[in-house]
Amino acid sequence: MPSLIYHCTLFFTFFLTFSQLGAKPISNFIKKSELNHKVGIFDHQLCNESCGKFRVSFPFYINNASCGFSNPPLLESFQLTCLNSTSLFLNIDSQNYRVLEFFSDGVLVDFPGFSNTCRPYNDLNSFGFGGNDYFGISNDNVIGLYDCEDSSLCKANCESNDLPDCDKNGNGSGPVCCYPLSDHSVWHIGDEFNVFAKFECRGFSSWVVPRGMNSGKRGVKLEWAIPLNLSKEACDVNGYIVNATTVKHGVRCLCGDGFVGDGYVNGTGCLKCVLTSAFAAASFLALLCLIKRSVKSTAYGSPHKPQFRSTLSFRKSCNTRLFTLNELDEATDGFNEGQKVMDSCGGSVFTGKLKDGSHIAVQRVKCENEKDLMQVLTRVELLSTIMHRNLAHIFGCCIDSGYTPMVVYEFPENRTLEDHLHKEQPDKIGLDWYKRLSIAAQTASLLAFLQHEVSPPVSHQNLKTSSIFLDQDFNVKVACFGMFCSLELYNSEVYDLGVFLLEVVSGSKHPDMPTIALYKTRDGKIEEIIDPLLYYHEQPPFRRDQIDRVADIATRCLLFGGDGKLRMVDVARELVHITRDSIDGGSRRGPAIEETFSNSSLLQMISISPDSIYVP
Ligand SMILES: *[C@@H]1O[C@H](CO)[C@@H](O)[C@H](O)[C@H]1NC(C)=O
Ligand SMILES: *[C@@H]1O[C@H](CO)[C@@H](O)[C@H](O)[C@H]1NC(C)=O
Ligand SMILES: *[C@@H]1O[C@H](CO)[C@@H](O)[C@H](O)[C@H]1NC(C)=O
Ligand SMILES: *[C@@H]1O[C@H](CO)[C@@H](O)[C@H](O)[C@H]1NC(C)=O
Ligand SMILES: *[C@@H]1O[C@H](CO)[C@@H](O)[C@H](O)[C@H]1NC(C)=O
Ligand SMILES: *[C@@H]1O[C@H](CO)[C@@H](O)[C@H](O)[C@H]1NC(C)=O
Ligand SMILES: *[C@@H]1O[C@H](CO)[C@@H](O)[C@H](O)[C@H]1NC(C)=O
Ligand SMILES: *[C@@H]1O[C@H](CO)[C@@H](O)[C@H](O)[C@H]1NC(C)=O
Ligand SMILES: CC(=O)N[C@H]1CO[C@H](CO)[C@@H](O)[C@@H]1O
Repeated sequence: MPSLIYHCTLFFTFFLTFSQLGAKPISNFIKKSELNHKVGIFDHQLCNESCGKFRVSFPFYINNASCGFSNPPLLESFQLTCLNSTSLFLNIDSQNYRVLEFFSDGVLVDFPGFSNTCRPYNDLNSFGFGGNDYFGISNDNVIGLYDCEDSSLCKANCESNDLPDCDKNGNGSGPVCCYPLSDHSVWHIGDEFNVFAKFECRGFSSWVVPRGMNSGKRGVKLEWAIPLNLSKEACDVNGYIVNATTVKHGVRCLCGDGFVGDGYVNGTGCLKCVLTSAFAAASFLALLCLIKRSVKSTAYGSPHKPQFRSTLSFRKSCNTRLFTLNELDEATDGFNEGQKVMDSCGGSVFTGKLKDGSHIAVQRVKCENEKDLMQVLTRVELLSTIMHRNLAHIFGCCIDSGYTPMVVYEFPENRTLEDHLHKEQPDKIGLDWYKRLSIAAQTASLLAFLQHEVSPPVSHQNLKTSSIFLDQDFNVKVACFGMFCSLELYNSEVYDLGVFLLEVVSGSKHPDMPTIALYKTRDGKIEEIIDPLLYYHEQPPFRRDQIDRVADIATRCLLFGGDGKLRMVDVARELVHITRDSIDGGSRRGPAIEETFSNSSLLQMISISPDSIYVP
């Protein structure tokens, strides 16, 4: 029995904790049917009050007073009313506010009087509340404004938020101008919305823009807190107290590093993170811990920056951003087949464009169970800490798609190597030899770097010409890593590179190419498989020699790559030598770079540049 309770608590924590991190909405995670079957088992253990689609969590409650704080004034402040078994209301100063969504640090409510559209300007007064000892109007809110006489209220950094026009019949058209409450030049903490009255607009709408996102949700987010003088012993022993942002003298609890939960001694408390366990329940906890870490870097990484459209550089600095399924669905045009660049065991890869204009590639990975899911997230975490100029940057991932997590990579201008080798180019000019050689050398160098300079070593496991992205200068950005092999070295990486090099040299994806190439090599006719677009016979001798050498490396990879006799670092070294010869036009052929370099100093030469640092 104790073990059942333990599991139940963990699962319960799961639901609360997602939202607890970075103030993401709880409902996003609760509604995933894959996980719903887990809810049942703890129903009798912990408070399970619900109203329509809402599951109420500490410190809020509906009828059962033992589900809230035990202190009477605190208890009363967080009581909700469930009307008609569907709608929840929060009563403040005898005004009822309809609850739209819960956040870990607050609650999203509607302007009184049920309205989905843009409101007449006078309705600003219907929200007659600026804050009390328990609630404050959150800085995360943004006010959309229509047809203002005085546009000094409109803030430029606000416009990148995605706030639709005054909806359907709200007849607002043209760009919405808006004012984020975090600006504090007009509205100050504690003010009511009527401070906006003097700007004489025709209408307004109210939105919250959750941290790390730039699309709004309609409503007003109220931050909640408990007064400091009533907070004694409210936090779990493994939690700590933080000041609220907009509630004067208000505080909340958070869990310390290495713990997950809501932080309150009478809520879920704080559970210890155990990152390595075969247990299903414990890996769920581990999943939370991972997510907590990644969200933390997004949400709290730069506390004083405006929460709105983060600049590209800011976004790059946070390791794993969490995308919503909606965001990716829109970006890829509903995962349209036409946007697919790869279909393989590593998952399907779709290209798309985010609202901010960034081009992305989304790798959809099919998982069977939580263990798989964990593995994918661990791998993404590891990959996103590695910085190397030839590694495609991982923007983040999406986990609200149940057992199909998605990894979001940058997708640079010149698309994939496959596109250049095989797609009909309008001008029929394929990649010239110099570009192909450089792509081969960069790819092998990156793979060697990942095997020798990163701990634990990383292998790609899904090397194909479609997993090589190319930037505007045809520099390699390796992406679309295989997700399911263990972190131990995958022993056919060198063989895979051989197949890859053959495709680069021959321009052909023929599945029997490895066999064909081995026969041609034996017969001394390797030039017969070389891509006609390389005009082998018209090339100067030193270039023909380079092509032969690369074809030779490819066949050696096929012969000796499978059993570890040929190491990636040796292949990378040879390819880099050939590239160097190419630069000085073949005049200094031969052992220009001495074999006396150790593997690591060679790797430094080929891989380490100011932007290639491994951040543990
Ligand atoms: C909540 O738990 C009670 C038992 O304490 C049970 O009767 C009720 O059905 C549960 N409600 C929901 C919505 O699961
Ligand atoms: C109220 O919640 C407590 C758990 O905190 C539970 O033990 C009790 O059964 C609940 N009461 C009702 C009437 O559901
Ligand atoms: C809930 O209330 C709305 C109006 O407030 C009403 O139209 C609806 O029929 C009610 N639903 C139920 C199940 O009573
Ligand atoms: C906008 O819509 C309101 C009602 O929703 C209507 O009274 C008003 O005339 C409309 N204004 C314009 C300019 O269409
Ligand atoms: C606690 O502090 C709040 C505001 O700071 C104050 O209004 C309230 O009276 C205090 N309560 C007690 C019991 O001291
Ligand atoms: C937590 O619950 C216990 C038992 O109901 C109660 O004695 C204690 O005061 C509660 N603590 C808080 C901070 O509400
Ligand atoms: C929290 O607020 C109190 C005053 O209400 C202040 O003394 C304290 O320094 C604040 N703590 C932090 C971490 O800002
Ligand atoms: C160089 O290669 C050897 C043999 O694979 C390996 O044991 C050693 O750790 C490598 N050195 C570095 C610095 O990677
Ligand atoms: C062949 C090809 O598509 N080349 C493009 C690579 O990217 C640069 C920069 O976007 C374009 O100018 C080239 O046309």
